[in-house]
Amino acid sequence: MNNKFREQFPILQNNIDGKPLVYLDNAATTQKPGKVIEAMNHFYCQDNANIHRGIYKLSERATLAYERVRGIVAAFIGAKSVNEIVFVRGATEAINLVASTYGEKNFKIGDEIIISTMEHHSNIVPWQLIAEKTGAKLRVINIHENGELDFEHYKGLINGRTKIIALTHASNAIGTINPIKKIIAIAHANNIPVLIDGAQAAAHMPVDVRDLDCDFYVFSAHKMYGPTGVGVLYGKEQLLDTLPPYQGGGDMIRKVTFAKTEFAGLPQKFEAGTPNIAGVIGLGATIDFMNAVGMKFIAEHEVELLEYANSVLERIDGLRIIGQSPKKLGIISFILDRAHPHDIATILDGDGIAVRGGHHCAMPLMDFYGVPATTRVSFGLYNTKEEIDVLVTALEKVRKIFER
Ligand code: C6P
Repeated sequence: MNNKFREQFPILQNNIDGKPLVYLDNAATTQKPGKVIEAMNHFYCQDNANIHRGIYKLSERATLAYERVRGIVAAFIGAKSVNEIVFVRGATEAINLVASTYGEKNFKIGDEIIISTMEHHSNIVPWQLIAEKTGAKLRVINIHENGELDFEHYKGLINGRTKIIALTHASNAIGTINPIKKIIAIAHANNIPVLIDGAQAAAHMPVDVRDLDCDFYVFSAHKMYGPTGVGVLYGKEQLLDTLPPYQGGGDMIRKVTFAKTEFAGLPQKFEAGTPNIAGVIGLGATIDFMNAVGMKFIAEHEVELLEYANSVLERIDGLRIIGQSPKKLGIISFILDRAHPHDIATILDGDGIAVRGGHHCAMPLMDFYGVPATTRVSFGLYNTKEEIDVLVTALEKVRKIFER
């Protein structure tokens, strides 16, 4: 399968111990195209200054470049206004921000937060922290054996004490794509806001926050061919407006006296301190890159890889795929008889193949399936069927090593 995008990613031209790199850990982080690296380099070489502060030209250029990306992000996810786009360190920080500020303002003893069995730790622990402080409780939506959300159970969990629903758009560990539009509609019929963890979705399918009508949507740039250390919190303007600041510091104030501080408006209220300016520039460049490739094309390409990988992996003796929801991202988790995922990942690494073996920061999901860990392969826009063939050959080798 010819993949014309591969040549745009410098790292994919490298060998690992003399073998071509087969990078199949895109759910952990994606590789970066030259355009993103160049945009960040250009910023540091030509425009670098702090933003929103200086009166001189460089600072004005840096501010313009940074704020321009807010518009790019808003258009990418269909937000109504740039005021709804808050730059953060990543999905984790965005969820912590919402849990902390929304929870502090709205939770009291006995209130309930609905999450699901398939959440990443980043969409569990922040809610546990605020629940402990406020006396609220977590309620967890069950899933079916095939990895689909138990919709009836979800509906049954909603009650007058439910204060928020926080759910992943797609599971990082087993790839399930959740029917979030339906989930949001039901939540809203009960006047409950919904946070969607889009960390795995934003780079792999078109996302339209207005069509979904979600209240918050979060994602990280590094999982979408962009840099680490930067991400986005989308929040409906009227809701963000009601929340207290998350952190205090420079850039989030209108006026400070020792007696009282007046906060800045949106989105500055949530961006205390000097942000990751070059990271935001990189985020803008990667969205331009993905738009040029086309989100529909990316989604279709990855489904094709998923279907091919399913068909060839299923033929391996003793291999069992965990999570077979009819709607899945290009993510496959599996176990192989007698072989621990860490051993599998180590042996594959010897053939230049990068996969993740472990609990994928989804320990409760591993508990549900009764396994300590899985081996996970996850696809990106540059992966090919040939790479899947290389994986299958290497897995046959692993199988033989662990054969009795
Ligand atoms: N999942 C994985 O290998 P950060 O670390 O903030 O960029 O993203 C956290 C996060 C939140 N939600 C989901 C669904 C995720 O998949 C992740 C990150 C990586 O699966 C690293 S554990």
